[in-house]
Amino acid sequence: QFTFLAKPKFLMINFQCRYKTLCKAFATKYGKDPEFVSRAPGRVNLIGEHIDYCGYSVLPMALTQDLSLAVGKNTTTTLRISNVDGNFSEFDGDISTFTIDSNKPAWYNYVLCGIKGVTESRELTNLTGLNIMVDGTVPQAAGLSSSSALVCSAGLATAHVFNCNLSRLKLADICMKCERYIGTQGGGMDQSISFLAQHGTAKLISFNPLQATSVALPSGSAFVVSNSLVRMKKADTAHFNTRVVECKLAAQILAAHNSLDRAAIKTLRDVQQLLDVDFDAMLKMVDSSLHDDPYTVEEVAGLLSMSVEDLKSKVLFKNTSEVKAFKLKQRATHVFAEAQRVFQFKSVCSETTNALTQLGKLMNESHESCSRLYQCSCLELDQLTQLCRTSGAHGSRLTGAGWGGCAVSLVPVENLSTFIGLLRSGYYGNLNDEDFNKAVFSTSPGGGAAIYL
Ligand code: NG1
Ligand code: MG
Repeated sequence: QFTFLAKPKFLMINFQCRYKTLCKAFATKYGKDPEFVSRAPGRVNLIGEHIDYCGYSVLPMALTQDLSLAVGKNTTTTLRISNVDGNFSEFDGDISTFTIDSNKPAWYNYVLCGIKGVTESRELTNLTGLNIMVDGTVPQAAGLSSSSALVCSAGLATAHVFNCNLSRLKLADICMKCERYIGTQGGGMDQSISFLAQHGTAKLISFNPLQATSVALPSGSAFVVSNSLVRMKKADTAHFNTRVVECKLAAQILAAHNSLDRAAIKTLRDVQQLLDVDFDAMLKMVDSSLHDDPYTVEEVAGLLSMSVEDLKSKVLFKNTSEVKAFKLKQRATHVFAEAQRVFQFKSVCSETTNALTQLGKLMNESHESCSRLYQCSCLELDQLTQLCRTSGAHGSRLTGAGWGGCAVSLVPVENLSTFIGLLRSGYYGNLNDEDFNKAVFSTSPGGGAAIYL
């Protein structure tokens, strides 16, 4: 079922104004009006960091900020991509034969991923060229998933313009796979929430099979996003893929340790499912069977009965083949404990008494684990989350991949303005009003991807 057409009543005033500007930019650039606009939202992950690619459920909500594409067919086979922000370079290439160069990070690569993902999965041929104008309101390199919003918006636009009948679940699946053309081995949280979000509710996103369950957030609280202003471009470093590899290796070594069929194991969750034990048992096992010191490449190869060459070529990714040490115990401990916290967070949401304090505690534990065990925080995020806690938040944690980007804090509504004031003086002293309002904002769950005619 193609259920993407948004009803005109959802077109709010500021939306209309922004889309007028977008459509005007399109017309100026391409000499005619666009046929439609597709939009896909960014997200803030409330809890469950770096566990989606281990197979575990996560708990994000969509932002109201999005990536919007004005789109029209042209009479050639050329794909043209432009951005309303003139600081962004343009793309011009053949729509059927373009390639995505993962060695050269370019913003439009994410648009190309979405187009390629949909056209390849539907095996579309003889494609008509497209003109595309992009406008984004999701802060970039901030852990709020502007990249996936761009992939999803492009994927949805492609499905719409070429009349593919794809469900939200199928599009989420296509987009989570095709974003990997960029070179990062991410999980599926961002694309899933972008398609499966519903206005007013956070979602528990589960994988294998992909599923989204609504989670009503307790009243009396607000989630506030605050940007550390440290930019982290995931595709430009090996940090992210190194964590993905460490989790894979930990899964393989735990499998070997338990004499499981290693061929059947891709993720840490596979190990838990085959053993059929709870999180506490997995945490105990990690504690007793993995050592604290980092594992060397040689040791890992030995444990997995592989040559170092095979390990490098078959298990490690392109930009992780030179990594020398793997902190398997610390990473696996984070993953099982964080996965457990996601389910605790969800069940606390439906409890009435004392819910906010407990949610805050889980968020603080999550941050501590990200910082200490997963080492995906940074000095500024540690300081910012601490400032959030002392400024009245029940809890605060980094959100998204980390190493920079944003924190998310749970704040009692009655403390909201004091909280924001304390953040401003404590962290954002030299920002003007406009920049400050972009860096710190209170969120409520937005809706999923849509097409506007
Ligand atoms: P961001 O914050 O967009 O870099 C990444 C991954 C997620 C998830 C989080 C960490 C992609 C597209 N996104 O998000 O799947 O693993 O990090 O929880 O790879
Ligand atoms: Mg991203």
